[in-house]
Amino acid sequence: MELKKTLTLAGSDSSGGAGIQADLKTFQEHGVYGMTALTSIVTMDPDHNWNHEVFPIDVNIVEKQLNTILSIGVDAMKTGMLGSVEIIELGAKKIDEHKLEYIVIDPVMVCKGEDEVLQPENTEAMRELLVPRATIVTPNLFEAWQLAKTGPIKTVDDIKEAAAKIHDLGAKNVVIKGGIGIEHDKAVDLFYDGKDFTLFKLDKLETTYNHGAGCTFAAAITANLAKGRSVKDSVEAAKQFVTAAIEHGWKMNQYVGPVMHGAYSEFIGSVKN
Ligand code: PXL
Repeated sequence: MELKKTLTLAGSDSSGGAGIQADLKTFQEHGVYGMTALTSIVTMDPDHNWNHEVFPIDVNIVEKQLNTILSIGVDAMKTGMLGSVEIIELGAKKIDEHKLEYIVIDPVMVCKGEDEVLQPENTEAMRELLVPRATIVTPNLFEAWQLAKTGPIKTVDDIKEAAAKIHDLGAKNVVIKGGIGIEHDKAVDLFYDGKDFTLFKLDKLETTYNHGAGCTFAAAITANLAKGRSVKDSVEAAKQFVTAAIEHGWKMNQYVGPVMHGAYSEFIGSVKN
């Protein structure tokens, strides 16, 4: 099969578990060629409780990166942490100019362990400019609540309502990562394509070492879309991939434990084809 090319427009997680690092590792595992347009650099302070700081990249530099990558060609792209409103506007412009087909929007608003929204003004811009262009949006419960402007999402009915509202914003598909946050005896994620709600139910995992799970999930969807799989198949396969990665998450230090991006290939089987 011809080599497929993917782009991530996202931030750098210096600790390597999330952000573009997670995306590139996941693309590699899937046998697609990954390219990166860096939007921001995130550092964690070892002397202050691993406190995150976000340093946005100048929008002109982001544009130059995108020009490089888009001249090569892209089969599917994803967005992660977007450092500023200007970068979000730029992303939307480039999607339109290049008529990009498969767009995965992971509406990153907070990093795990941090409870305040990093850049609230970005949420509104993502809602207006990126969600309507999305093949699929992949919020966690908090991000879904912010995008749908509902309230805290606790039940299966709440999560369905939020998915429908995000679909109404113009996203073709929505997958909400409910995980253990939904009142249910299983961990539940919800997929909505505008017609049917599909609940993915998995046993609740014990691990707390799941840093980077969201980025890894969205990157796996992106790789699968690039390879021509349907949206629903891409989500299902990505779910298996990230579940293995979480099951093999590891303790990095007292603050964080990243997922193991290569776990599926190592312990279950190749996802290269
Ligand atoms: O997991 C969210 C996330 C996304 N992108 C970058 C991050 C983080 C959390 O640390 O650093 C760059």
